[in-house]
Amino acid sequence: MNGIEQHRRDGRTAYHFQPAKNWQNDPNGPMYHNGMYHFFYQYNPHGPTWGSGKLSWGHSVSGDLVNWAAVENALDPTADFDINGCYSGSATVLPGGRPAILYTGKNADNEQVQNVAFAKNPADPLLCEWEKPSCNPVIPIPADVTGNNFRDPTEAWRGRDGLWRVGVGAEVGGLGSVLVFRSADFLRWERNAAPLHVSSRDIPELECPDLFPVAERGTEGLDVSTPGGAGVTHVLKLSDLAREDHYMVGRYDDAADTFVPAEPERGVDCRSWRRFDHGHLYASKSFYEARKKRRVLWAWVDETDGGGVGRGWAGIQAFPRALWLDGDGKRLVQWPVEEIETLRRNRVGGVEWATEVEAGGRKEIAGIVSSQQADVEVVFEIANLEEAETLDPKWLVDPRGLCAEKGASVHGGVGPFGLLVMASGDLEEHTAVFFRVFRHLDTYKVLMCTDLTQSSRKEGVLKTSYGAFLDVDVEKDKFISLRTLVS
Ligand code: DQQ
Repeated sequence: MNGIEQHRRDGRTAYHFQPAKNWQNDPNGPMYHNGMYHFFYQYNPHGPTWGSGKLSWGHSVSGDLVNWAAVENALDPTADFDINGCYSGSATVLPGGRPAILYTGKNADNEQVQNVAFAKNPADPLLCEWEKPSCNPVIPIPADVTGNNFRDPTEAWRGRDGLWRVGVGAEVGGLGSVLVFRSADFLRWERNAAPLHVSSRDIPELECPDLFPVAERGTEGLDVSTPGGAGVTHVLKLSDLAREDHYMVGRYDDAADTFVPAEPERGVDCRSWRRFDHGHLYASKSFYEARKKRRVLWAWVDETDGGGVGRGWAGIQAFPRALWLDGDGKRLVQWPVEEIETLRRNRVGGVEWATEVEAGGRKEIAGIVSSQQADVEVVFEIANLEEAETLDPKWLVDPRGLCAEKGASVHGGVGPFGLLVMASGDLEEHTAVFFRVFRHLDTYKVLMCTDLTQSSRKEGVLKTSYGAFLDVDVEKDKFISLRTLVS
């Protein structure tokens, strides 16, 4: 049985990382060390649900970010300081090459505390064994933290003064905050007076913060400890409990340990910040990998059909994406890591498939061997914009609502055009990924939507639309290109 047949039988995905069975959620501590990629994840080794939350850190290794082998769990809830769960966190390679993990433990009193673990043998290419020193927790819950919300340490970074810093999501007086702790030895940590970020009262809890530097020009990634300054700026990413991730570009000051947003007009409530992805993606975590000098983003996607128990697994990790800063200095750009292209096998179409589709019609891309896995690149030529409908300005702030209102079947001036993927033979089930072009003032706005309303016949599955306006100049380019990984 080949991989695709196996996936088809189990209803599993193909491009997305999954352990062999059981529940997974957040990506934890991704790392590149001694020529090997390490990926850890929130894992319940006992079943396909989050259960009582007594989670472990699952651990897999890879030479190419595509093919993974499972090794034993890196962390299990075994000590007083994490007996009720080893929650999310990050990995850092310390000077001298010793990998360390900072993670949240739910202790015997159910308090959230921060713990450290070290690779037992840094020369082991698989980093199979991790030890938790008895001085844990290294950061107990501070007295002013409310609601027992104190978790998800960022990757630690080192300031120019040689001290380590780590950011931790915390509820302080009912405000979602990111607190910074400093340490000289990775074991004794002291809180900095100023928090890195304080949200509004509407967001008391923030999860999985991430702070990382990006180059102002070019696509190369930077090590987390690269200081801000000429040519380097920072990104603060927060996860907001509504299962959405948001980020803001800004200036991180490594003397004061503060963050000044580049777009203060968006406010302190991260829900009005920018998004990596307008779909269903949460608890993301990025890391710098020196091999290809890039920053790579991982993120968790959960299912909404509640079917984990029936099929024996739950949760996938979205395929890893390379991430860099756009020329506007405010927006991040991403692309599936290039290694994914090594999975391309049977080429279908190409220029010879170039075709025209009648307005209101559709054409099947014949010859795809498995509807379970396809890497589709399409270029839509837009010869004529004259018939573009005028955009009602109220939709400018609600592109998702506009996608829902118009769907993929309401005929427009220019569009909808796009792909129907994961379609059943009778088309009763399908997911539409499509565009519409609108006239707005003296320019054009391109709306991109993903419509899940027909994705499944099953009850209880999230049937929603996602959408955003794209920053493309369709008048000048006269085409829109789309890459879709179907799996
Ligand atoms: N999941 C972890 C927490 C984190 C949450 C627990 C985010 O550490 O805040 O599984 O999905």
